[in-house]
Amino acid sequence: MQHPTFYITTPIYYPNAKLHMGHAYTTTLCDIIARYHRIKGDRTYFLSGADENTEKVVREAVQRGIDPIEYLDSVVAEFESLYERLHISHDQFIRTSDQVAHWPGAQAMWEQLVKSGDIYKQTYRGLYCVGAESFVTEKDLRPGGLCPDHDEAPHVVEEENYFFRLSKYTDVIRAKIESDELQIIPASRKAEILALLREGLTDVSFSRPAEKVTLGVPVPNDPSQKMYVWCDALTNYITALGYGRSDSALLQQFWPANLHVVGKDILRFHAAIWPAMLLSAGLPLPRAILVHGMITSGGRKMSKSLGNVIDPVELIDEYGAEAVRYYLAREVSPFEDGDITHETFKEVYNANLANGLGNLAARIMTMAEKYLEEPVSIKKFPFPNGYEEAFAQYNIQRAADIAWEDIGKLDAYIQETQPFKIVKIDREGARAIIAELVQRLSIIAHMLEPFLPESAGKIQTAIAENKKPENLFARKE
Ligand code: ME8
Repeated sequence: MQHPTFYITTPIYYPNAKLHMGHAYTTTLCDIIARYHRIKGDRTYFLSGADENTEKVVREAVQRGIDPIEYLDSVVAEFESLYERLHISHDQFIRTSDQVAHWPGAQAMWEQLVKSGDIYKQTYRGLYCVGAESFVTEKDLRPGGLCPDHDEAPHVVEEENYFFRLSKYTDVIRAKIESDELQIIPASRKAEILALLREGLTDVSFSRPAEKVTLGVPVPNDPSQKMYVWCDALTNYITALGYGRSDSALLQQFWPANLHVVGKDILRFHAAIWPAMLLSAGLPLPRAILVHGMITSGGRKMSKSLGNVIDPVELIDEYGAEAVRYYLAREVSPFEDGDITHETFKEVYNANLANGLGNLAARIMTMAEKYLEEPVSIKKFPFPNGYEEAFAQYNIQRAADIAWEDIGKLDAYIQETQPFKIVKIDREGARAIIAELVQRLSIIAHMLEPFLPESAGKIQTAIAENKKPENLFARKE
């Protein structure tokens, strides 16, 4: 029997600044889910990338006096270096400036939309926020005329644009989301998008005059226009698989995606505009969209002006990648907003990694090394109850909790049985207990593989060699 396929994607991030803990969150969440599916034997494909055709990049580069392309390359190199340091196991990193990998597919998609009669030209006057890369309406603005999410005043734009007939797809998309043919997770986000769909979708501007934007994919057959950044950006999920190119083996194998993971800020683009584009182009819809919350720091939105932006690289330098992965997996819910501060990070690091997992593995393997003559021969068991169910619902926090519940139980079992004392009076009895501890530790390590691949590996090696693991997590004072 052929193994099932599993295609998972992160959003493609804007390279106008370094990635922060929010981006690290989405990416790590996807990585953990992808690793779990690989362990199950699914043929898994994990895509991430950079959304480069944006004025945000141009603005930033100009401020720094650097050429935009040079600036893009340097920021994207930093993205990739963070991925490597965080042990992100993506199969491809797509860049939408890539004229070979991405542009032909983006243009092929445009042509399909034209064929379906869903693209029309119109003069448009509206308020555009570059921070949001989106038109905003007067009623959305905060007092002072600022875009609610981007602390900047949108500017009035009057221009000739191509529009996409999004309104036409309102009812079809609504039915598909209602029936879970396109699953929106969690239920609260499903309700949110359904409410929006009930109001009805309006058509969206899908291109900008070429002379007004520096970067962008040219509209086929009309050099005076470039595609609106979201139009080409959403297409990345299929261009990466070869859509619009001669080799579409990956597309055949992996589309439709099993899961797009996005933050709640971009729900509307993924659950309304993207499905409409796919319907218009005659392509199947993704099976599910997981919409996570926002990570704040000390209860406030991370922002440069508040000075509370947490840089994942700093945390990796101090605590190691696995500690960052741990925090994101277990201390943040995939369905709600989460918070992180340097203080909470240190606290949970000490409690659950240094004194928790690290200490448990060291205690057990120290006893094993001392009292067992050879490595315990490990029996393979299925994952403990609840673990697979948690992953099936993409609730990685619950799956991690199950592993830490077992860590707690194993700690308690050592206290109860005291093998280090018993060994003086009943050596064989103590050995049997220690062998059982090692076996149970191996089950925990197996559960930790998607979350902490390096530490799980160290524990498994220690078990195979019957010796204390290399220092896993040192206590931070
Ligand atoms: O929106 N907490 O890119 P972007 C949690 N290029 N997640 C956060 C976060 C936070 N505080 N801040 C950002 C774009 N994220 C578009 C996407 S996709 C075709 C195009 C994560 O760089 C979260 O996943 O602004 C959010 O949706 C995404 O980064 C936005 O990244």
